[in-house]
Amino acid sequence: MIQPFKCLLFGAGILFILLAGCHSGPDVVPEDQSHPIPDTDAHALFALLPSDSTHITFNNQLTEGLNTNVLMYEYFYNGGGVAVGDMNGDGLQDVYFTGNMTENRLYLNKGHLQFEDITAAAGVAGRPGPWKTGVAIADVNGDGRPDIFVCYSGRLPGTKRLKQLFINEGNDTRGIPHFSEQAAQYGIVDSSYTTQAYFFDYDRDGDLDLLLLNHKHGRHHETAGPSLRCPSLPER
Ligand SMILES: [Ca+2]
Ligand SMILES: [Ca+2]
Ligand SMILES: [Ca+2]
Repeated sequence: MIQPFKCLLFGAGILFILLAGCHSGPDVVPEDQSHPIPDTDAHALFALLPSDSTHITFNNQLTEGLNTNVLMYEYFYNGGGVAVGDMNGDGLQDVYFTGNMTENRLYLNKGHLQFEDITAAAGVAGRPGPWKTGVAIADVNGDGRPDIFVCYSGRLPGTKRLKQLFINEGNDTRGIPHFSEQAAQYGIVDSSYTTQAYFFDYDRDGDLDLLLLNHKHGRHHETAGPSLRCPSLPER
């Protein structure tokens, strides 16, 4: 009769210790007190500028439907990209956006955080429709002018996933850069399912090479993992 009573006391003791260990002591500071949020934005490192001020109205709008939703395409919310570069060489950084289902946009930096949509004039809208993903800006042909490489993916015919390389052909009299699509000329016609592209000099020969970050599609196994392209560049 004594042994069960001892076990009961032992169990009660363990339970007391556990409960005591779980209580919030004075050394536990609630998160909202240890990192108080300032009452004002006076200490904020960044300020959100409205689009009616910057004139950057790009919106990566996704339109859901019977065949366009995350159940039909698990990567529905993947994609859309942004890249920054001085496309017209005026010392101000310009911004290029890709839209999954919407048109890409190139905004020219006019200074004082004001931008102008020059997509049509520059000729960099890209292929209409889905599914644009990442974008990279690099001087692919080494002529001193930054170029634009747009990635595509999606459960689509391969021709709609062909990546696009927009070569910068220089400014017009208004200072607006003009581009022409030359992926085929540069030997980088590619229909893999690409999330992002990176240009770097892999073989150290002075020319930029291209790394594509691809993913394997559920029903199509034509590509898996990254692929590396060392394009044969046209004569400069
Ligand atoms: Ca610029
Ligand atoms: Ca270039
Ligand atoms: Ca190289």
